[in-house]
Amino acid sequence: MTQFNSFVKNNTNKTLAELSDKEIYVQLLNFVKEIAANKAKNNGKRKVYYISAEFLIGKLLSNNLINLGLYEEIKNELAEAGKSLSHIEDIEPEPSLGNGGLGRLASCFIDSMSTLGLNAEGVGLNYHCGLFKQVFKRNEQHTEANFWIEQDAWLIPTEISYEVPFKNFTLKSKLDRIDILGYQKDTKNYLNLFDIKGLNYNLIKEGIEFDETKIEENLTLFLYPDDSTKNGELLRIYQQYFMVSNAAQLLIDEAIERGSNLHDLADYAYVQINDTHPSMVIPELIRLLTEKHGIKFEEAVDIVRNMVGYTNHTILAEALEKWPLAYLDEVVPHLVVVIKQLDQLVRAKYSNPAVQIIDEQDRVHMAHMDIHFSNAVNGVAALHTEILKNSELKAFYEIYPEKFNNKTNGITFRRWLEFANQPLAAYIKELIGNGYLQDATQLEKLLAFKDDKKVHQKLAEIKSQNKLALKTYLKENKGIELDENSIIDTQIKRFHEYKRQQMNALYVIHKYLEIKAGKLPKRKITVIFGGKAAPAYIIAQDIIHLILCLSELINNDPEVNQYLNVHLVENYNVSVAEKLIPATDISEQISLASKEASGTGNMKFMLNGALTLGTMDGANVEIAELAGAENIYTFGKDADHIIKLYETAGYVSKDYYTNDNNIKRAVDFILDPALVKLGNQTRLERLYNELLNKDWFMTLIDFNDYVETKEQILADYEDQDSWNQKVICNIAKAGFFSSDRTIAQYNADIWHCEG
Ligand code: 26Q
Repeated sequence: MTQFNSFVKNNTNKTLAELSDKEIYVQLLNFVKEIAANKAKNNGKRKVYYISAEFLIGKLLSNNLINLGLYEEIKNELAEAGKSLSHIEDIEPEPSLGNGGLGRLASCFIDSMSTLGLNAEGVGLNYHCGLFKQVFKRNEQHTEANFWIEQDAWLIPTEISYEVPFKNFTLKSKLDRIDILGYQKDTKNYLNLFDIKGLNYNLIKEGIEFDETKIEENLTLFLYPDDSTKNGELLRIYQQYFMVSNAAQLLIDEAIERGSNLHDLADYAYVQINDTHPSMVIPELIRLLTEKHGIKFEEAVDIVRNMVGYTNHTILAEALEKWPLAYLDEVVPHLVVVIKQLDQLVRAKYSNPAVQIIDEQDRVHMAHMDIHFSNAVNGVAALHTEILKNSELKAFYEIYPEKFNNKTNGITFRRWLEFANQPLAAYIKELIGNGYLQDATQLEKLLAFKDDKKVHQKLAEIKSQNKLALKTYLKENKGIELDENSIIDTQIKRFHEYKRQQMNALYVIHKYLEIKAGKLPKRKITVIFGGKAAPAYIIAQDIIHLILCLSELINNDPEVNQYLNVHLVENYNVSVAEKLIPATDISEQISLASKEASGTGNMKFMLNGALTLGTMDGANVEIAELAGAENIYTFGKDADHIIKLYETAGYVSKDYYTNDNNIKRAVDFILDPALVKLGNQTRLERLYNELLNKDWFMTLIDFNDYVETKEQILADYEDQDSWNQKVICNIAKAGFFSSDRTIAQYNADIWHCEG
């Protein structure tokens, strides 16, 4: 009898065949948890604390089985008992403790930290409701609470608890942990998720509304509450301080346990700050070292500066956190004292207003504090880091050139290839063995098959197989009829104007009008969108609305629907991504150049054999460099051009509209009676006016180039041998984007902890 069979027999006195899927899920969960419990923790003098307000971990069962090397065995065992592992995977609720890229990156990173055997752990918050559940009604987005914690979950309670002082009360924390197993490793790390003790679900009203004022009962109720209101912003500050105070206390305790006298704390701990959300850890560590442990202020500042690194994920001004001093004073006055001292230190040395921590309007620039009081600052793709150095953070780069470095993002291949695309993974193993799972650069061996027609054929078959699997999934779960014989063109990511889903929607209109006019495409195209819009982001919701209306119009028009389909998949999340990516032919990465710091979806598509249609932005630039210009479809103005246009206010969207009939026709269709009939006129008018009169993210500037390049990629699809040559070059060069490489670089250049 195998390990799992006997585990089940011991615990239930039943055979697998006698158990329901749900019961098997619980058995598998406990089986994996038991194996994980018996693994030793990674050790080493210096420990890394990757503090992040988000960990978009996704489902864990399959990933854990893969990392334990048990996936195939269990799958077969279940099959023998007439059970399907994939049905059992469906039962697991998805923990959505993140919004998008930044949270998913943190999750890929903890997988790699364990795989590399580093003493490096994640620290965050245990939100009981993750990112809202998205529901479409009348072609609009609605939001519902998204509970994920069940009786049988991955969380492991601990006795660890700290007191976190706020202005008007002190909150006691509790720490729950999730074991993070590396790929084929005997050791593990933790994801540390702090929670409050007196959480009260009764505070939740309709959907995701809740009483935002009762902090002692709501602190970990929701991921990122609405921050468009003052109460929302205050709660966010409460959450951030709660997270970092716990992290700082944990780190100090653990360092002391390993022999630190705290004067040498930097030898024992390193803190990586994932965007500015955990920035208060800097003053908090200084406060604890001085007030609780009797270290002098100047020394504490030096200690902390040597043990903190800051990762920037955006150049969008509105996403850089600047908290009003008055808000911080309302929540954490004891920290304001330290922040003001740090501000004084900066003022004494530098007079440039651009580098001050507290500005003339008494707002605290979290990123500025991070840069002054850390020893490493990094961007997340080569182009992004250059933009930070040369424009956004230029004044800082001039002071601290040695701190700035690039760490191009990565993804874990265990989840995004081995699990998500099992047919492709199996075939790659057949061709080049499985060494690529630990050394991703070995994928380059695939280049030897670049001109092999049998391989082209097989890759095409795998893509078809994945399209069929997607068809079944979308039918069963999302009420969508996918045509598996069409070209699949996918744009999945948060809805944001800079990501320009609206440009893709205008393309859909353009194509629809062409078909109506009798210009028919050679092959049917299915344009798939997926993504959520922040509840307070009106224009993003208007874009969702437009796409849903287009989808209804086009999919129901018999003249058009044989040539074009449009789908917006409801409630896009990690599990949906795992289904969509392997089935996709064309990967839409069309952000306005300079705005997408890196992107990581672009890497997932590349690895899964989709060709990129993208701007020279974020990591697309590196994809183009690695795969070769002939194997990716780029278009649009480059970052330098766009940055200059912003500086000179040189973009006027109306000029593009007035001077170009093609653009005018597509934009005007937003207010076509056929569309208005299906939707909400106010939303459509608002979006139309926005595009015409503002269009801050310059949709129209690249539209014609986008359409032309898309026509080219569609035409090229018809030559399947040459298409699959390109596919091979992309997969072969995707090795660079393994998060194992990224984490190895963080460790070599910044963390210096032993593996
Ligand atoms: C800030 C202040 C107040 C409320 C919310 C926020 C907030 C929340 C989430 C700001 C930013 C985020 C998330 C940012 C994010 O996901 N950035 C993405 O990070 C990826 C990983 O580096 C990159 O690949 C993407 O390019 C970047 O957009």
